[in-house]
Amino acid sequence: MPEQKRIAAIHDISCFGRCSLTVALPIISAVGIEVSVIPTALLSTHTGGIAGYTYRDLSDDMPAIINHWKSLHLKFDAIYTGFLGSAKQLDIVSEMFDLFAAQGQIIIVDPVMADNGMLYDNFPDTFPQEMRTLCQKADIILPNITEAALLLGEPYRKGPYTQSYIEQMLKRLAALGPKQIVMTGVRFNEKTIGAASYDTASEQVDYAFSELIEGYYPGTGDVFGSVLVGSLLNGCELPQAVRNAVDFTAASIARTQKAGTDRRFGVQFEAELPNLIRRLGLGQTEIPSGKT
Ligand code: PXL
Repeated sequence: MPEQKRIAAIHDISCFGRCSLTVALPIISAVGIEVSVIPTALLSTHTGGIAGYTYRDLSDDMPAIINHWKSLHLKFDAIYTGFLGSAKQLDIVSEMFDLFAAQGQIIIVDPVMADNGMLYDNFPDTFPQEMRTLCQKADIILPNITEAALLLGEPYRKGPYTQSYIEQMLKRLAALGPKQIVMTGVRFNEKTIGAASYDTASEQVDYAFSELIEGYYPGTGDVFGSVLVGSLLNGCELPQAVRNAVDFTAASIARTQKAGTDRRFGVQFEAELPNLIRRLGLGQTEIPSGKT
């Protein structure tokens, strides 16, 4: 029987609004992966259009958690980072990558910092450069188009895009160091939107699209990233993992739009979990357990 896999998920806890850890935990656990967490901050809600949120920085707790884990000789099959609140946190996470590097885990960095051409309001203008340094240590990065432009130090362009624009961006991002790039928010026309992936080993670019639903849905980057990570750890190749993530995210958005709930409350991903479990072939088989 295969051993149960374990990841470390390093994101904030936004107590309300379905993003970061309240998304990563249920999705990745549902596909049979043990999720250990390092919360980077505690917020009453996410910052995407909800006024008056509280924010407690947890930077001082992070090294203590990491050092305790190291003393316990814990091993991780992957480290998956999302919202990191400051340059100090980028340094702490970068040191953690070094501390656990000998274990050969996959490092997935989602450079959460911007969308729709705008840096999130809690980040200084120097943050993208510092995030680029962290991305250089990753195996896989998951920027949206805005984050990709910021990482490359160039202005954001609104879509639709040409294939050559997307592919040169992917290749320049790969030149920073990651072996695989997955870029979201890719659109070649007014009707569809999706993700592009580039694998430096095969030099292959792949795309996955779904029907475009207009409007900003906070937290969908975290839904996408969590499905991608869960799929990869279940043995999917990158293009299939991207396909799963696009389909799951699009279905969750469509369900939310149909229900007509407040978009700021996050997408209704919960009812899509059984479909993901089936797609990964986990429905009929026992989820691996055993030594961890
Ligand atoms: O989903 C990205 C995200 C994560 N964490 C916090 C956020 C956002 C996006 O707005 O505000 C706190």
